[in-house]
Amino acid sequence: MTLLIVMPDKTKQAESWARHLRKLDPEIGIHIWPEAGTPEEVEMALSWRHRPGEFLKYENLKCIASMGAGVDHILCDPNLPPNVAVTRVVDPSMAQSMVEYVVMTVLNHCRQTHEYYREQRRKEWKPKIPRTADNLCVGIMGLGHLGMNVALRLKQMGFSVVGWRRTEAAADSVTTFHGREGLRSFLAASNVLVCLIPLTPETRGILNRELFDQLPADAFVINVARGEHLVEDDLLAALDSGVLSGACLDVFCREPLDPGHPFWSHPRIVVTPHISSLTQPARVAPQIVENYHRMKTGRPLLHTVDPDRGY
Ligand code: OXD
Repeated sequence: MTLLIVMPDKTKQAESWARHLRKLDPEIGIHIWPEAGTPEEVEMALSWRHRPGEFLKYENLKCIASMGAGVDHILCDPNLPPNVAVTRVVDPSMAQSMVEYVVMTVLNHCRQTHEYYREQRRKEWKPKIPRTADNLCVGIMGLGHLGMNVALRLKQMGFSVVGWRRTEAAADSVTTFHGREGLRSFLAASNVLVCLIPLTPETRGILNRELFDQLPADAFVINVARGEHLVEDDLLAALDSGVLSGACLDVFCREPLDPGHPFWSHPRIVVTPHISSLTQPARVAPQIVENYHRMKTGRPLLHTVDPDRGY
């Protein structure tokens, strides 16, 4: 039985994963795609953005483990083999990294840091009144592992925080709205909107003109989920018409972002190259190896997702 690492065009990263997995268990037979050994022996795949249809080649495949927190890159394949478990990464260091990124971005927005960077280059001395935590409500769309960590940290820092999730959950420690009915009230409260929901057919394109129009004046949007959540032209229109004051985008429909894309040079958009919460193989390899052993011994896997729900 073998484990196949599938990371098209990222051989160095795939080799790093293999090293970390082997260090934890030298007995695991590991192959790096496109070399797969004997296809019938592949029972687990560790994957990031595989080619659609790839997994049909492995008739004994039991588990596809995502290398990241998201599984949309697996579930979007219309030719996934049936009855194969799909797992995701749940890791405190990734949550911490996401917390740092969102906190940094919210503080940059409050302190208008990017404006000061531009003014420094022009040698302009222009003090501005900062936005302050007691006057700003951050709305977190998606209160999963990452979203809840972000929400609690911002709350600790004195920001008002509201959350939005698809369905009602018991005892959230932040004020939470849910479902389509709760979305309007959630948006009306959110001076800064942070998108941290999984990408599903329901949430694709959710960051659109109709949604932006429901935010308070001067609102700021942070997208750290998936590029496909955002209707790009609607964002540009909302920024250019003053409906939004700015946006920070870490994810894009096409990555790397095309050099000619208008986001690069927009004065009120900050672009980062999908780094808000990177998976570190050294930290995550233990849960992959643990699931490999669980699978071999028929025990329930950690961090499985529901393919019908999409997360
Ligand atoms: C992830 C990501 O899903 O980095 O972990 O986007």
